[in-house]
Amino acid sequence: MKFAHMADIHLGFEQYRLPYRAEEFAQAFREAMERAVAEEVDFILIAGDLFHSSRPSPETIKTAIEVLEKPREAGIPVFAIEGNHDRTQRKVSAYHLLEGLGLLHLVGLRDEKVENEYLTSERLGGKYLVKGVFERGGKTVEIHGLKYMSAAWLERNHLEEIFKPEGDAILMLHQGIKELIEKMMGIIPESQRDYFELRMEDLPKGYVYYALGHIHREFVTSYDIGTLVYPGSLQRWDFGDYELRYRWNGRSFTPEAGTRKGFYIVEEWKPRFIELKVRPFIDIKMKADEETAKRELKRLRGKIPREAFVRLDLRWEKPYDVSHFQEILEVKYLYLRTRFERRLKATAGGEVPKPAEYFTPAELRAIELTGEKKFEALDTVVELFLGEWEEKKPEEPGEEKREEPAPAKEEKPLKKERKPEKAQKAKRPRPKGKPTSILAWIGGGDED
Ligand SMILES: [Mn+2]
Repeated sequence: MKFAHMADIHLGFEQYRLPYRAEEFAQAFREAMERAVAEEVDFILIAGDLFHSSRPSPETIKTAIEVLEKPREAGIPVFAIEGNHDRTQRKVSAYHLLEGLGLLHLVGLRDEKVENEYLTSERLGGKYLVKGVFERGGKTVEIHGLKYMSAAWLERNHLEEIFKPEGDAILMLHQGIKELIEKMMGIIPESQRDYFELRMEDLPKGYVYYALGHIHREFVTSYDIGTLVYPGSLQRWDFGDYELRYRWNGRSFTPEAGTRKGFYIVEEWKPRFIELKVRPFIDIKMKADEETAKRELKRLRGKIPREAFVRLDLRWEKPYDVSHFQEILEVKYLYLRTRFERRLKATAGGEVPKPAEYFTPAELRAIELTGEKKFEALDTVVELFLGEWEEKKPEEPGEEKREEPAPAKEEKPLKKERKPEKAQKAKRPRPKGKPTSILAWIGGGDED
C-alpha cells in the first residue's frame, strides 16, 4: 500500500495581496499531484485547507478541478476533509462540488448515507460517519476522518467514541494538538490555550497512520501503534515559515535553517518527505545603526537569491532613513519592519539630548509645526501628527484572517453525554491576545 498525504494547500491565497502568489500556491499543488501520480500511489489524502477560503473564486475552483483531473485520469482516488479555512457551516462546501464531479471523496460526518466504491457509511447519532475504503490485492485500508472541529465541539463529542479502527486504518484530522505544538515551538502560555483543540490523550488509539493537517510545519512522531504526520503547508506561509534566517550578532550574520516544504509519500506505513522547490522566504534580524546596517546588508546581498521574499527586521536606538534598503537588497519582495526605540530620558548628568539626534526629518517638521519645546512631550507630538505610520504599511503581513463561521446552533452530542469526571474539566478560557509565534504555523496572522 502506497499513498500520498498532503495538507494546507490554500488555493486562492493572494499572500501579501499579490495575485501571483495565488498562482504559486496553485503551482505547488500541481507539482505535488504530479509527483504523487508519477510515484504511482494507490490513493491520495488531502487533510484539509485545500482552499484558502470557504468561498473560493470560480478561478480557484477551476484550478482545483484541473489539478484533481490528474489523479482521476490515472485512476487514483483522493480522500479529503475540510479544514478551518475552507469548511462551511452550510450543507454544501466547495469539496461537495468537487465530489460531485468525481474528483475526490469526502470523509467525515454527513447527513446522508454514502455508499460507493470508495465510501461506506456507519450510522452515528442522527448522522452518518462516512469512511473511505481502499482495497487492493486482498488488503483493505479504511480512511476515517472529520473536518476541522472547534474545541467546544470536541469537548462535547469525544473522538474515541466516534472512531473505532478495525484492521489497518488511517485517521485524517485537521486540528492542533497541544503537546505537538509545544514540541514544535515551546510551551504555550495558559492565556493562549486556544491554539489547539485536542490533547494527545483525546486522539483515538489503534490507527496505523494519523494523517493530520492544520499546522503548517512538517512534523513526524509516533502515537500508540501508529505514525503521526503533519506534512505542513505546500508553500511558505509567512516569514516565521522561513527557509533561512540571518541573525546579526553584532559582528556577523549567523544563518539558521528553517523548514522544508512539501508532502509525504507513505509506503508500507513509512513516511518519506517529498520536498518541493518553493519561493524562498528569508528572515533577517538585525540591531544596528544605519551605517552598519547598510554596509552589512550590502555584503549579505550576494547570499540572497533575487527571487526571495525577505523580511528585514531592523532595530536601533533611534530612527534612520530606510528608504534605500529595497535597492540595497534587490529582492523580489521586501517587508521592512523597523523598531526604533527612542531613549528620551535625560542622562544622569541632566543632559538633554538634541531632538535632531532622535527624530527623522519628517518628524522634526511636525515638532516644529506644533511649536512644542518640552523635550519629554516631543514623542507624543510625533505620534499625534504622524501616527505609527511606519507600522501600517499595506504590505505588512498579517492581514490574513481565519475563517470563523458564525456559531452554529447547538448540535446535540453525537453519542452519550459526557462522562461526569470529564464534565468537571474546566472550560478552556478564551485568550485575549493571540500568540503570534504559533499563529505563524496555523494561518492566523503575523508571527514573531
Ligand atoms: Mn491551513
